[in-house]
Amino acid sequence: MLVLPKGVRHIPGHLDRDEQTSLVEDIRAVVRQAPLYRPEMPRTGKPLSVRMTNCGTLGWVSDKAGYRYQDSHPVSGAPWPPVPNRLKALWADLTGESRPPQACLINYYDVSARMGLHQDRDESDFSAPVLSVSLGDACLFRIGGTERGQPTRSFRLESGDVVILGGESRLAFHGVDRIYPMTSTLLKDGGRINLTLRRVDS
Ligand code: MD3
Ligand code: FE
Repeated sequence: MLVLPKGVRHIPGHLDRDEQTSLVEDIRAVVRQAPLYRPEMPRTGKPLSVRMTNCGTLGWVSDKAGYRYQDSHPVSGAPWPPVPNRLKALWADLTGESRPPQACLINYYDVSARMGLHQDRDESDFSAPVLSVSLGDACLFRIGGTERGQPTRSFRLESGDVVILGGESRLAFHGVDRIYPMTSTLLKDGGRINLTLRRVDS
């Protein structure tokens, strides 16, 4: 049996098909205001395979200068659109956090995109959990310990799954090894959307 690291809560199928469809409509509205773009790696400027955008008062960005949170879209310069109400409600229901999410990172994976093992540590407050929602094609997700090189475990994330990363898992190394093409009909053009809701500062 698969044992998840402490502090990880995986809720398979938390969102039913109608809720997933509504959420995709909300995200399409955000993306019309704040288009997906391809971030670059710090220093090298090598493009990531994942395309990204954000909603919320702060958004996570990466370019040659480094990783950071900022209040505007790096290409258009416009403020990020607000977090859709149904995502704010999901955050309140599942995290037990009284403060609203400040940032919602929207990651889009085409079938060849991946995300290498990394820690999320660009926030100045790690006390709140991170809430992740998967939509569209399934992926192979991997999570390890708080130090690089510790053993990792892999599991599939499917459309409608929610993961809450709190406590000890908040600083765990994690990544996305692969997307499984044609495993969902939610997105007409295939691929996977992941949403992460976060607090950035206290
Ligand atoms: C474990 N996203 O945006 S979501 C990221 O599927 C990110 O797009 C992946 O890693 C994705 O930073 C994974 C699940 C997740 C999110 C945040 C975490 C796992 C986490 C933070 C700490 C530990
Ligand atoms: Fe991450």
